[in-house]
Amino acid sequence: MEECVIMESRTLFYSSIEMIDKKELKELQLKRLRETVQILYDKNLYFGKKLRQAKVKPSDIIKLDDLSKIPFTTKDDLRVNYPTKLVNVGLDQVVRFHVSSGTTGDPTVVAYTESDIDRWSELNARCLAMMGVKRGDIIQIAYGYGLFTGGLGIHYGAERLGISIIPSSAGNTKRQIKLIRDMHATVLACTPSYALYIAETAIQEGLEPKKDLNLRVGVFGAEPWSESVRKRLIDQICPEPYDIYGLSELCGPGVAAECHYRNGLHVWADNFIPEIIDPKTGEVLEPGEEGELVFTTINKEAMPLLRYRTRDVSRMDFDTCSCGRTHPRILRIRGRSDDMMKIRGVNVFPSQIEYVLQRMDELGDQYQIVLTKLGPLDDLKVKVEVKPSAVSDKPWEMVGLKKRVEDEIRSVLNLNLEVDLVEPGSLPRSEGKAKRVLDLRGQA
Ligand code: DLL
Repeated sequence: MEECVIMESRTLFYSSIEMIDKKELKELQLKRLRETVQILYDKNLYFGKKLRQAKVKPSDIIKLDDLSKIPFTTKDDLRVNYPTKLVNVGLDQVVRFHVSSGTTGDPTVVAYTESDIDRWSELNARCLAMMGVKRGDIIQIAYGYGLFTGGLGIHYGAERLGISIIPSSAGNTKRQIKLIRDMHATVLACTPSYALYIAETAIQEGLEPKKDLNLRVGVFGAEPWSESVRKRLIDQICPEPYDIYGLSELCGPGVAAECHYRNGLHVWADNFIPEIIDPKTGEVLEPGEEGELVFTTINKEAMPLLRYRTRDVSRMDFDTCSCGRTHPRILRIRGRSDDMMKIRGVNVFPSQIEYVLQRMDELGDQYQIVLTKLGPLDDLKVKVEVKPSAVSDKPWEMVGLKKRVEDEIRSVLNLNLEVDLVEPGSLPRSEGKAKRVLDLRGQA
């Protein structure tokens, strides 16, 4: 179990709906769910047909549990309707399209009306306020701006809160550092792996990032990260790193985020109904059980989605949080179900390996998981950089360190893995989502 670090800053509320009575929240969800189903049934050729085929009528949705009668939506549904066939309003009402990168297949398009953008801004404002970001702060947004939703989504939230924005976008790391220093940014928004890369570059420039960059809050998401990475972020770049989650299909960032208790990410349940399902059977799991996260949007105009399968693996917690927010929490995303590897019978996510590696002081921030085939079975090897301070010219010290890393992986994951210690600076860095797995299984 990952331990968590308690933060200092006090939480702020953007809107009273964050503390809505739980019963009222359920009533609101049901009302909005019924409206969404009715609209799609009447107006959307594709979803209307899917609902009819599943013999679900809007009048069948009487209580929230009836959601489970509705068929799932997957990325393939978005692909076959490329580019705009799922748009549920006249195209003249669409004010924005975002397009996914298509790294796992053809690109998918998501559309927004003016009020979708308005709600998206509010959700991100709630997330930032929850992290203690307030007027007077200066936020540097180093998520990519463009077809990716990260930059613009956080931007709208920050604008809504009335804080100063440096829209630096991703990349040009030395300039990022100069801007943070010259403009006295207090908040940095980017992927956690990029934040560590910014810290590393600052150190190479002779700076002490924690002191010289003087950031307070980190708005870190778009990729899985472990509690040991949080400790590194605290040690290296900012005292208060928070997790923010989202996906383009739902809006982008701002679906869920951590409050200062950081015991999971609050999902804005007046906009999205979360469920956890068994990815194999599709059956809805009990709170606390791990499975695939599924969302139904209940407050969207341009492209509402029913029971969208995210492939992200998490658990739900419906207990009221000490911060006072009544919106349920998803526990830190373990990874995507597509990324789960089965090695000699043991299921393992890259984030579990990361958790072990990043706890060890001698190891650097960068690692790579190399997937290969050993006969008919998958196998993997871990490459990890050693910190410059831990590099030794005495070979037996390096052999000892390698063995300690392998022992640590074995004791936590119950898996014998070969570890390769590599030179500091030798693995690829990323300015956006880090690519941690190198899949060589198709190669001889
Ligand atoms: O990554 C939106 C985003 C931007 C979220 C900035 C947070 C901050 P997509 O490119 O559509 O959208 O990718 C969505 O990224 O299904 C998860 O697999 C992963 N992901 C996003 N946030 C987190 C997180 C944006 N906090 C996919 N932890 C999702 C783990 C995350 N995985």
